[in-house]
Amino acid sequence: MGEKCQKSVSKNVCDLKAMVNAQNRRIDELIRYIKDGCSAVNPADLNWTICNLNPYIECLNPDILYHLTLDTKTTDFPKVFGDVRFVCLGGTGDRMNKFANFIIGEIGLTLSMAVQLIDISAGGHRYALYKAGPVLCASHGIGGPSISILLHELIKLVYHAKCQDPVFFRLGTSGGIGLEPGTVVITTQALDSQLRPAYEVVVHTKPQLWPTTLNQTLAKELSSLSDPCEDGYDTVLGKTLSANDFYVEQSRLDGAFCMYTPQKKMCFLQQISKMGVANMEMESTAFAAILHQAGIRAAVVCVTIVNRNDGDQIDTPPDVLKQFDLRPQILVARYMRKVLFKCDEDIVEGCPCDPVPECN
Ligand code: R2B
Ligand code: URA
Repeated sequence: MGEKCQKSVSKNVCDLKAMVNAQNRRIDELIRYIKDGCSAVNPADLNWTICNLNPYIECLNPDILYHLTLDTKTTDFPKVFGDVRFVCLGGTGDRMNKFANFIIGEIGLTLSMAVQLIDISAGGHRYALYKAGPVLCASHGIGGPSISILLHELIKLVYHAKCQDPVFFRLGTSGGIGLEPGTVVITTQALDSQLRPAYEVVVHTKPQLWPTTLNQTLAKELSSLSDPCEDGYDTVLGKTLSANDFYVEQSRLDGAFCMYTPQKKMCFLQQISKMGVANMEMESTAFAAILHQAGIRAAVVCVTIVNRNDGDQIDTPPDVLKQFDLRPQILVARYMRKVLFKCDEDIVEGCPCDPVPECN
């Protein structure tokens, strides 16, 4: 048996063992719930809090999460969402539906043939929301404003549900700088279009700059789970430029307007590449800043669908794009399996070196 094959067999054995252990733990937990009811969960065990949370939330009775079509009067948040450990966001409802179905298999859950995942927020016609066991999957639309509204409501959701230290992921597409299309980029730092590691929020006409700090331990952990030889594509760590526009702010030559030359565009790409920017997309600053405010661990994993050094138009065939879409999902699924099944002793859940947001 070749070395590669042996590696893959032992990986499968490890996964199977982990799955059996996880099932056993779940059965033990169920027996405990049946015997002791919900009182088996000691609130003192919940040693995690959301930072900087709006104090007025407590005055809202009920709290209406308008865009998610949920409210605290008609939904028992702890009962329905209390087990959520991971919150995954992606651009479209279709992608997140596919991801939710994919993750069910990856974490060893089963869905009866007759049952389909339902879109919990379908009534709002804005965002799609699916729950696949401990994984909440939501679509965020395009750009900072859209993902920001969703994050406000999802942070309140995990707060009302008393979720334990959930981790948020954005899984998306992006334009790569000097990278072969299909490369996966894990963001180390999100920059805005002025190359600031910040997300601008205007409060009462005054701009505030919220830092876009991402958890470096989580980014490295994700990176360590990639295997270019086996995967057949590269996964890199790098900075991400998050623009408010797909065309001009990303220095494209194919928008309705263009006020620069091809030479200026190439200079700009070279400049940001020298700074360590690996890709461009449209949500990572809002995503990183809002979750940093809340003190919630977060990571951005995007596949590149074009090499911006070679062109601007997305002419990658649809079937190839579909394959690319899966790549961030595969990486994040590996992380979840390791956390849920504790297969890898090396998993580090946090590092004292990571900047911790001040919690008042
Ligand atoms: C990547 O792709 C979308 C634009 O096509 C945008 O949401 C992003 O960040
Ligand atoms: N998404 C973006 O925002 N830019 C790209 O170039 C590709 C996807």
